[in-house]
Amino acid sequence: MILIGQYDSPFVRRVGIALALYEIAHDHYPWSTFADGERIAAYNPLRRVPTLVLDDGTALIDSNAILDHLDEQVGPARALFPAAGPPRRAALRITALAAGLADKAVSLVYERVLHAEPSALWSERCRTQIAEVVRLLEAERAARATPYWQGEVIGHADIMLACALRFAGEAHPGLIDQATIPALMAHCARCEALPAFVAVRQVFVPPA
Ligand SMILES: N[C@@H](CCC(=O)N[C@@H](CS)C(=O)NCC(=O)O)C(=O)O
Repeated sequence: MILIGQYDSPFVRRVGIALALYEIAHDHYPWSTFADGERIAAYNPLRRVPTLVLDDGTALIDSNAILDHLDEQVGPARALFPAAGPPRRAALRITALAAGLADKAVSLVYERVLHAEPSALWSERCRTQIAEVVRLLEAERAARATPYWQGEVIGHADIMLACALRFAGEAHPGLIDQATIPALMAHCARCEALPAFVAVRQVFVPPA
C-alpha cells in the first residue's frame, strides 16, 4: 500500500494519522501536487492527493473514500467512525464541517498564489465560511467535557478537526484568532501531542 501526498495537506495528513493509529504498514511517497503532478497522474489522473494505491494496484482517491476502505479493513470494533445511528451522523457532520474548513483554507491559498489578481469576492467568501465554521465548532466543543469529540476515544472527526485547524493556522497566520477559540485549541493540543500526530506532520510553508 502506498500513500501519495505530503503531510502538509490536511487531507493527506488525516489519512496518514489514521494509518498510524490503525498500525497499517504502508509506503509513503511525499509527492507535491504541482512539482510531481505527472508522477501522481500515473496513479490518479486528477493529480490530487491523498491517493492511496492498494497492493492490487487500485488507486483510491479522496480522503473520505480512502478512510472508508481503511475502516472496512480494520473492522467496526476499531474503526474511527461509530458504526451507525446518531453517533455516526454526528461524527460525519463534524468531520464534514472540519473538512470544509480545510477545503476553504486550501482554496484561499490557490486564490492567492495562482491568480495575478485574486478574486476579492471569492477570498472574502472563503474567509467568512472559515470564520463561521470555526465559531460554530468552538461553541459545540466548549459544550463538551470529554477529551475527544465523542468521548474518551479519538475518532476521524477529531483528526480532521486538528488537521484542518493546524493547516489554516500555518497557511493563513492571523486569519483565525486563537484567543477566541480556547476549546478548539485545547482539543488540537491534545491531538497534536499524540505520537501519531507528531510522526505525521509537515509544516505548511505558504508560497510567496
Ligand atoms: N476532498 C479531497 C480534497 C483533497 C485536496 O484538496 N487535495 C489538494 C491538496 S491539499 C490537492 O490535491 N490539490 C491539487 C488539485 O486540486 O489540483 C479529499 O478529501 O481528499
